[in-house]
Amino acid sequence: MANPIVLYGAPMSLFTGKVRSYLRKQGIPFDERMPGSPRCKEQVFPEIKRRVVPVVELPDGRFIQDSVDIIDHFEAQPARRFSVYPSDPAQRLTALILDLFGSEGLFKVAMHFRWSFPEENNAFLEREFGDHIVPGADQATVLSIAEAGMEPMRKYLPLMGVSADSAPLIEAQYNDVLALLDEHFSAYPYLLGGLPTVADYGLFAPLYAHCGRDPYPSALMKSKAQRVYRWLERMQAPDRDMPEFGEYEESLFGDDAIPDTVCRLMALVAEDFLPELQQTVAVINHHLDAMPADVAGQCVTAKPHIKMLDAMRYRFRGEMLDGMVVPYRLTMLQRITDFYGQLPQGDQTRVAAFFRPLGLEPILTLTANRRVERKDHIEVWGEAN
Ligand SMILES: N[C@@H](CCC(=O)N[C@@H](CS)C(=O)NCC(=O)O)C(=O)O
Repeated sequence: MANPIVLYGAPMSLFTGKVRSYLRKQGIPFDERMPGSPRCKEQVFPEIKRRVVPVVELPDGRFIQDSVDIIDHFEAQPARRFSVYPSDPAQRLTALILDLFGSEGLFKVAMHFRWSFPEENNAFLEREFGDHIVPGADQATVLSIAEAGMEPMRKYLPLMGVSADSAPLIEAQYNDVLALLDEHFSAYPYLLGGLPTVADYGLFAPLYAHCGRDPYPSALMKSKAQRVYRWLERMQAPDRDMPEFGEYEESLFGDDAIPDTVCRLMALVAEDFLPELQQTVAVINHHLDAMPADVAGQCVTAKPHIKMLDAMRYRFRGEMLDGMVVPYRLTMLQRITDFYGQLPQGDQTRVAAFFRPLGLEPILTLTANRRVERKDHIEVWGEAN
C-alpha cells in the first residue's frame, strides 16, 4: 500500500484547519502529525526552510507548504470530488476576495480573542501549545513546555495593532462578521450555495481554529451565531452534514447569483480590510524603490521565517492602528488581480460594475510594482509589474 498523505499541523493552527477540512470534504485520506514529531523537526522544517505549518507530505516524499499551494495541488488532481474555485467570474472573484479576507484580514480578531482573555483561555491553550511541541509526552512535561510556544505568538499582538484601545473595534468586527454569517448560514449551507469554495476555506481558518475552539470566542459564537457554529461542523464533515437544509442541492448558486448577505460581507471587507491592503502595497512599493533592479528570485524578507517586511500604520474603523507589512499577502492579492486581468473586456466591465457599489472595485487592480512569487516553499520577489 502507498504511504498515506501526512499533514503536519495542529488543532489550534489557523492554516492547518483550512487544509484539514479541505482534505476531509474531498475524501482524501491523511494522517496528521504535530510540529514536535521527530520527522517534522528533523526532515520537514529543514527542507521547507522554516518552522511553519501546515505542510503536506505526499506519498512520493515531496513536501508542500502553504495552505493555498496545498489546496491547489489537490485541486489539480483529476480524482477530486468537486472544484473549490467557482467558474463564474463574479463568484470566482468573490471567493478569492473572501479567501484573502479570511486568511489574512481577520488576524486581529483571531489573535485578540485567543490572547486577550487568559483567564478564560489559558488552561485550554497551555495543553494545545504544549502538545504541539512535545506530542506524546506526559502532562507535566506538556504543561512545562507550553509557554515556549505561547510567548512568541503573544508578541505579535502589538505589531498587529491589538491593544486595549483597539479591542472594542476588533470585538465589534467579530460581532458584525458573526451576525452577517449567521444570517447567511440560516438560509444557505455555504457562502456560495450547496458546496464549499475557497471563500469558505479562507473564512473557516480564523473562525475555526481560534474563534470556534478557544473557550472565550467560541462561547460567544455558540450563544450569538449558532448557524456559524454549525457551518464549522459542516466544513469538517466528510458527508453533506446539512440536515437543517433538507434536500439542498450540492452545487453552487445558479445564474451566477451572489446573495445579499455575501454582498454585505464584501462591503465590510472594503471598509475594514481594503485600507490595510492598500497601505501594504504602498509600503512595499516604497521598499522596492530602494532595491536593486535584479532583486527577482531573492527572499522577500531578511530570512524565510520572518514574514514581516516593515511596520505600518493603517486605518481601521475610524482609528489609525499599527500593522505588519507582510509580502505574502501579495500572493493572495495577485490571485484576484491576475484573474480579473485575464478576463475578456465584457466580463471585466460586468464584474467591475458589480464590485463598485460594494467599495471593492479598487481591489481588482491593486498591484505592487513587483510581484511576489512562491519558490521552493518561500516567498521571493518576482518580475516587475
Ligand atoms: N501562508 C501560510 C501561513 C502559515 C502559518 O502562518 N502558520 C502558522 C500556524 S497557523 C505557523 O506555523 N506559525 C509559526 C510562526 O509564524 O512562527 C499558509 O497559508 O500555510
